[in-house]
Amino acid sequence: MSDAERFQTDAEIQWCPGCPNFSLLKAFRSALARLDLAPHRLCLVSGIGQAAKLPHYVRCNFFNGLHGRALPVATAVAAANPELTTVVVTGEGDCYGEGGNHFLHALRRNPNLTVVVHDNRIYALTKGQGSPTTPLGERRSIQFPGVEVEPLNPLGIAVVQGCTFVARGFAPEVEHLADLLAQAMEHPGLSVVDVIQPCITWDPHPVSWYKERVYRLEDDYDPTDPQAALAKTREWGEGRLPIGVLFRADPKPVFGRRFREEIAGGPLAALPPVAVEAIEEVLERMRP
Ligand SMILES: Cc1ncc(C[n+]2csc(CCOP(=O)(O)OP(=O)(O)O)c2C)c(N)n1
Repeated sequence: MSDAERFQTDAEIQWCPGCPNFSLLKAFRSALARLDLAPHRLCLVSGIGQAAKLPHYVRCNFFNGLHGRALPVATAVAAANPELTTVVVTGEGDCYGEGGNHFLHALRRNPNLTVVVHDNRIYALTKGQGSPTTPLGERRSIQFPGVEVEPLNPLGIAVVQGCTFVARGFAPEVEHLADLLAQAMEHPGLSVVDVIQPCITWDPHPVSWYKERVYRLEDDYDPTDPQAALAKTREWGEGRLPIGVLFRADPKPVFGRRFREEIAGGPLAALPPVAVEAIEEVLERMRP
């Protein structure tokens, strides 16, 4: 069995034929193969959306929860079992819209997670409404005269908040994206990889429109300079889409580590299972 086949499932893929999500999935499987991860060492967490279906197509542990709520679940998974590589797979609507508050607090907490955002600038599963990253003025399926509010700059927010790995990929550039994803999964603490993943059904721009604007960061670009990184994140507004590692800093303590050291003495997942009777007893004491 080849490394990439180890992560294959039998589930029928539900995306539109030709969707760049297929390339993204290929890049993801290729990154996993590069890291030489066993499927039982991987946990994918997602919410709801086209992006959130990706875990169905990868053989591993996964949790598919509520719209926008992948980050808190994944934060708990990573804190309870630091042995796992935990990855959140999410859409920009799911992560920056419904889950925007969780995104902010994940940046503060620095859990040991990789967040892969399929950024198609659209709520794709629900038929193309404007999302937090739709540019001002662009028409979407229910914003007939054009979106009236400024888009969010999520990667700028991540840089300002001191996230130690911030990157952008482009789904059709499979090898480049696989490399970014592998680097992100290896990086300790929170890594954010926003992936430009054009929607071929609802986006008024064809994939070629994105290809004309996407470019790889220059060889002399310094990803350790937060000001340079912030400037790069703002180019999105000017119609230029740099891809690569925009910002990288030394790892910081990860969420849950101090708790484990000072209170639990080890990861929750390694503690002996609590007997059901003990839980019943506590619940009984709390009943009025
Ligand atoms: C609380 C809640 N609000 C709204 C919905 C409806 N809903 C399901 S998927 C979705 C949009 C998903 O868009 P995005 O996260 O960008 O992912 P994509 O489908 O584009 O990959 C919405 C609004 C829901 N399921 N739950």
